[in-house]
Amino acid sequence: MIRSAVTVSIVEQARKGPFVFHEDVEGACRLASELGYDAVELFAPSGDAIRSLPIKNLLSSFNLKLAAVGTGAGMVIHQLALSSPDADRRTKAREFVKSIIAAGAEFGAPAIIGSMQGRWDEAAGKEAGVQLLRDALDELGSYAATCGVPLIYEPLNRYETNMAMTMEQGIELLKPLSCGNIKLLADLFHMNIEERNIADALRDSGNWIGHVHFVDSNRQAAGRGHMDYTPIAVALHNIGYSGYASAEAFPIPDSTEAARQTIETFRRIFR
Ligand code: LER
Ligand code: MN
Repeated sequence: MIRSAVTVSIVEQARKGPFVFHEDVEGACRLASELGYDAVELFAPSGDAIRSLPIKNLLSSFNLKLAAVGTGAGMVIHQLALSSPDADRRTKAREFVKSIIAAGAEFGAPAIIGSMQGRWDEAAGKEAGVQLLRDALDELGSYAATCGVPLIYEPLNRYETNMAMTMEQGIELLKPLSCGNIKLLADLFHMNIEERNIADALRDSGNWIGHVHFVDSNRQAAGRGHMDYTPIAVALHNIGYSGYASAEAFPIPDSTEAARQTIETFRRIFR
């Protein structure tokens, strides 16, 4: 059964980012629980920042799980990327991601590689850039396995990366890796920009899909745009997807309403 999650960011520099809740983790957990969510997804500035939160208490008091942890703060705060042409930045990017993987794993949550993948530039060329990313993903995927969690790789739209923009390109990127521990994140916002048909792309990706960012066409809460959710729900059902549909959306008109509207749409299409 597909489970529901909602995003919370505690990254000050991402105050305007597409996260339903910002800053107040306890308040977010309380509301998520009241609305009937299964889990929260956390976007944090570091592994230590995750550990400094009373996550264990919050999850047990509000009967929630930790669905996933984002790593994008490494890019947003420190301008790090796993495919950076600068070797020092690449090393720091791996260390940053490892710290988030380890902290998330303490709560059974996988880490997401989204913007930390970076982009290849004309100077180095596509092949070299993609190889840097593959090397990093292989190491991080193996590291995540030792922590007992998968790693999640997220194709992004063309304005955010040039590595993999569709699910098919994501599979092509991951297939040669040896770690065997990386799943794809299907973010419906990015897919709405890049895929020819969202439902077909989900169906074709099958077992590769390990996480879903559940959002509308305009990156607002599900139900506030023109996404056609019925074929998406049918495709996820057909492939036997049983991970999270996690609300990664702008808090429009506000966090409470975005969370409420998302869970209403979630129930309508998945239950
Ligand atoms: C970025 O656009 C995104 O979708 C996030 O989930 C990844 O950092
Ligand atoms: Mn996303």
